[in-house]
Amino acid sequence: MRIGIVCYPTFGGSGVVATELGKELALKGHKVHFITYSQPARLDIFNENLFYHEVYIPTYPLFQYPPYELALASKMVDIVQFEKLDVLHVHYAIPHASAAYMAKQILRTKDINIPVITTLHGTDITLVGKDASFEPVVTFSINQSDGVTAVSDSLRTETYEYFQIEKDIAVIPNFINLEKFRRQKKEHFRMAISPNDEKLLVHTSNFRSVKRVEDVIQIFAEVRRNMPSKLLLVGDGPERPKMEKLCRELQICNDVRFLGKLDAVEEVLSIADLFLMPSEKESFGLAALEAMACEVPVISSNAGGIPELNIDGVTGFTSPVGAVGEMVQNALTILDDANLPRFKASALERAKDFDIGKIVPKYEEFYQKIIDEQ
Ligand code: GMT
Repeated sequence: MRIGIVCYPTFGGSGVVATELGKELALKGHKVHFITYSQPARLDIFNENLFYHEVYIPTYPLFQYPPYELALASKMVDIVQFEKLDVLHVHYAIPHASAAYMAKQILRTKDINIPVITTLHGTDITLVGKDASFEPVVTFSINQSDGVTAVSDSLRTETYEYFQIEKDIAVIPNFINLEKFRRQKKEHFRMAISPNDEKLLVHTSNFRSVKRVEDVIQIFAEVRRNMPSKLLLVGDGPERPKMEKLCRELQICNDVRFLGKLDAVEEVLSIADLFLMPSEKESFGLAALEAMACEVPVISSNAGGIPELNIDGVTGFTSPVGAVGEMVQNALTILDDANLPRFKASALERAKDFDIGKIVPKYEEFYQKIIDEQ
């Protein structure tokens, strides 16, 4: 197939999923064309089937807000026509689904019918999408897509709750490349971080308020009172200065490391004992899946789609959002040497259910079904 993929090129979960999907499809022999405003962060391999088309947004003094959506729609029209694409797959509804709708209408005037598939990722529905500023456009463009997928049952349900959707939404969960995300031998790194064999807790996120990084730090401070431990924080975002201040107030700075945005998260996960994800909302929790693939059990909230991934009492524990005390007790249970090996093994077993080799064929089948229906 000749497939167009539209996504955000940044480190966010939706861009990562879109890029990894495109890479895998290219390895399977499909021609994959990425259309976005800069080279996707994980588009880091050369493959003869992979193509990248940059969307340029001309500036003009009149434009307080450069019209990205129009430049994107024009680029889609051009690439669909010139590369004779079979399907356009857009990741994250805003503004990709409405730009694809416009491109589809323009192509119709040229007697070209391009099937559009929209994958919903989470905040495009649960936070940003349902805001009144966007809701009518999001509803319309989802209903106008030829195929719609969501990354969890929970996101599918929430989409039907928040929007008047007439379309079927198929659930295709996120996936993991178990060759990249596996526990590697990094003993020297572990020795440097926890020289006295302290337990290692890890959190990775974009440090937005929805991730409740404050809970991460409060959980860690309590765990640390009970057993020698260290906390590694990967990622960066608006909440970081507040979190640094909190660490100073709690006098735990010597045991907390802010590592910033890292490419090779799997190296940090390879030395971790526990992953923390206390999020307020989380449609899937790709970062938790990455941890589990590296044999790291998860303490999480039970928000959104997390319980579909993190099995309570098996691969970790889930608790109500904000239940910091319960999360501390559960963390101590997992970190007990009598329990830790069992939780680590179960986390890896569960991650295998989301192996890229099992999930990508679901997208291929879905593309074919939507193309055949046209
Ligand atoms: O919240 C993020 O980390 C970014 C956001 C995105 O769109 O990039 O992530 C969403 O999509 C990911 C990939 O499908 C999911 O794993 C995340 O759970 C989801 N985030 C939220 O729902 C808050």
